[in-house]
Amino acid sequence: MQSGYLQEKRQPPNRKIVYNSQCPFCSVQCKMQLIERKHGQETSYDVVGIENPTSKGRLCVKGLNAHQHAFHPDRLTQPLAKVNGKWLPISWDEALKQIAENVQAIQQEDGHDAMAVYGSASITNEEAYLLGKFARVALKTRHIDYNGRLCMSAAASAATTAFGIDRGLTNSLEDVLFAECLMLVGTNLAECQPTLMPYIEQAKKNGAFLIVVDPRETATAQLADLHIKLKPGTDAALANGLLKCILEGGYEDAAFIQKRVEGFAEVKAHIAKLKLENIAEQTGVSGDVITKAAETFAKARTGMIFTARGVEQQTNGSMAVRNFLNVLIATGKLGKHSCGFAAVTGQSNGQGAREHGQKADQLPGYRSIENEEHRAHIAAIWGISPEQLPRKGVSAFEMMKKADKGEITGMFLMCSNPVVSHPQADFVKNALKKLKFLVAVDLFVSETAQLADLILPSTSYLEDEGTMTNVEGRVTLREASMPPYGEARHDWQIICNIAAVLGKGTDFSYSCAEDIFTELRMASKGGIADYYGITYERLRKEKGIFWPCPSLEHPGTPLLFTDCFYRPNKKALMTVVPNDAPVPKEKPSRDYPLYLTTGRVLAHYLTGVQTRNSASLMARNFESFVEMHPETAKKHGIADRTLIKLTTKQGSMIVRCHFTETIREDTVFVPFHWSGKQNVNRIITGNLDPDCRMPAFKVSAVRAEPLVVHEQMEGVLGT
Ligand SMILES: Nc1nc2c(c(=O)[nH]1)N[C@H]1C(S)=C(S)[C@@H](COP(=O)(O)OP(=O)(O)OC[C@H]3O[C@@H](n4cnc5c(=O)[nH]c(N)nc54)[C@H](O)[C@@H]3O)O[C@H]1N2
Ligand SMILES: Nc1nc2c(c(=O)[nH]1)N[C@H]1C(S)=C(S)[C@@H](COP(=O)(O)OP(=O)(O)OC[C@H]3O[C@@H](n4cnc5c(=O)[nH]c(N)nc54)[C@H](O)[C@@H]3O)O[C@H]1N2
Ligand code: SF4
Ligand SMILES: [Mo]
Repeated sequence: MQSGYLQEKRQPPNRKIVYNSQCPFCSVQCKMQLIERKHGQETSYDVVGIENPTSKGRLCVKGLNAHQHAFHPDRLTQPLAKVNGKWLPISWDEALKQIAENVQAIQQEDGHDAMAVYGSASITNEEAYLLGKFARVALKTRHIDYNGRLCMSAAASAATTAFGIDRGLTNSLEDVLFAECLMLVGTNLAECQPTLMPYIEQAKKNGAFLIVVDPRETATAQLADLHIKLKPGTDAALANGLLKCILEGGYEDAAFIQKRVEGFAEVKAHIAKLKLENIAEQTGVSGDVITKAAETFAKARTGMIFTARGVEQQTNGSMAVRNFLNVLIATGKLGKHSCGFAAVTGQSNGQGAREHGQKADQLPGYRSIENEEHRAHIAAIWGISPEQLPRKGVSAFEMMKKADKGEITGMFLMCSNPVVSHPQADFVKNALKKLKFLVAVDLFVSETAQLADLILPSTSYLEDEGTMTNVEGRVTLREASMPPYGEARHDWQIICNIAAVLGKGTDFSYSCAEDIFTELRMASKGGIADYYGITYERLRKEKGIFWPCPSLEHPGTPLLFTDCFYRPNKKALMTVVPNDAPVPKEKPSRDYPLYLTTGRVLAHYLTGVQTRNSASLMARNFESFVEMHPETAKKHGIADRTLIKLTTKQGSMIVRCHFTETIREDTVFVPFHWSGKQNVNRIITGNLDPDCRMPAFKVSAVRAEPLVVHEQMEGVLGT
């Protein structure tokens, strides 16, 4: 097996080792080199980017400092067991024995489905695939879901319905450079995928018109030619406004619609009944601005629409995305270069980890667990009968509800921190506490691992080998560059070890990640996400391959839909989308007069377990904050940089106020990277999108109050 590191000089005391790796954080998967220098007893590190087709050698501040958490002294090196409330190191053999005993006892007493598996989109394709197989074959449970449910599920459900395939980008990023109009909806690329920003900047230099839809003037929105600063949660209505202007102006692509589209007449009839004034009122965006955006996008010869969590993490996230797809379909901007859709993937393997069976209703290759043909194909690969395959389970947050009710009594959790990332965080914490047995696999004692009975130490991005599918749908190979840290084991090894003590060793006898990939290729063969033609050897040679790639000779598919869509009739489907959500959204009221929205900052990553363990990143933002417009603050008697209380129907939190004129006056914004009292998810309700079960992280109604009325506030308050 080829090794990812080159050793230049071996002799102490001065030596330099170069490790080739890939950033563990976001979906761009920037390739990087970690350069270790030893000067006597001292070790220092430098990080530089490596040329690659996606990030072109660029890195952001998180990638530059990723090694700091990987080498942090708090990193777990041994399995830990909770004994009388204290963590004690134990051997792997002992840990595995405890797991076998507890799992067997739970399944005997409470049934197979009482054991649940919670996975992640920050693990490799091999591990995501294996976790799905582990749940169904070793544990024989229907309950497996993962953190991507909180992330990509709305975009996935929308694209699957409209196109019959869910690949984040329908084209390669090179296509962005020559698009004449780009519409970015609820995506803050500048902070969340910073190394992609040069694509947008270059497109602008090439003449592109940039539209950004966001209630805040983010670093991304600052580049826009037109910033649509809408009221949070009103994207579906905005897209109806765009469609209305397009259809009334006659800007649709009639030939494309005639040949390649289903459902246009129904959407047209629905749009005719809507009034632009009502949409303007609902969204807080003037009719002129909606018209300008619609005309510019429709008249451009090429154009792309990007969506991310701003539009998706809503009780109608899936429908809102479908309405932006309606705009793309109606204007015929699909299947051609510089035309297409980009649901910007979040986590490192946010794309691949949603294709191979970690979702409650899914089997590898994007197959359905409720489809008899699909079940037969996967059962044959796994050497079981289709009847032995469990049926579908419930989504991530619904698993927590089942834990609360005592229907799920054991959980195996890998690479996620739901106590911080789920809505109703206090409820989730209590639900997990009720479990008879919780195993967490992590790099650190995260807030969730803290509740476990056992914590298993896993290897980091520097140590673990496997494939990741990046934001473009390009499968890449991340080689291991270092041996495991302490006694940490790879996530795939841990899954195999547990399967073995449960008596399923022969079904999980892989000696390396590549062995698992070989099986994944077979399992995905003929499915929508077909990886059959991709091998480690090709990935090394070709620097990444776009799926679908059905044969070894196939070059991969950077541009989708040139000839047909992936639905049975090969056409794209337009859907009638109401302005309002099926589950009413929280709206400001007398008691809760503002919108609360949540999201990210540049220097921190998700629940912060990794980035809060990096001194350089912590130095940038060491505590949480709430962004508020100074005019709003004045009305509520709040001073800049003071601690304030935010209260929703769900609960209260205390957080420091940062004034900014870049946010709407009726909206406040809190990032979700902090835990405990600073965890904003303690005040977010558990409303879900009925289509895809995405929590509504982006819209709550909130009240903001000063904690203390400071003397210096008297002037502001006018007293
Ligand atoms: N620095 C950093 N980068 C990351 C991550 C991270 O934690 N930190 N996480 C990664 C992951 S997993 C993900 S999923 C992605 C997320 O990437 P994004 O989705 O781009 O990030 P968010 O900050 O969650 O939300 C994007 C924007 O949506 C806006 N927004 C809020 N409400 C609405 C609304 O109702 N409508 C519209 N149109 N916009 C709204 C917010 O103001 C915000 O600027 O980032 C990835 N990259
Ligand atoms: N309010 C609010 N909440 C949100 C969102 C929001 O915008 N607003 N966004 C949602 C989104 S998009 C997402 S993706 C979720 C993410 O939510 P989570 O998945 O809960 O967040 P992470 O911080 O990625 O948790 C990963 C854990 O795994 C550990 N880890 C890292 N690498 C490895 C590895 O290789 N192996 C193992 N075994 N462990 C590892 C880390 O130390 C960390 O404890 O949060 C969601 N929650
Ligand atoms: S966080 Fe994303 S953009 Fe930044 S270096 Fe890592 S992969 Fe690249
Ligand atoms: Mo995400």
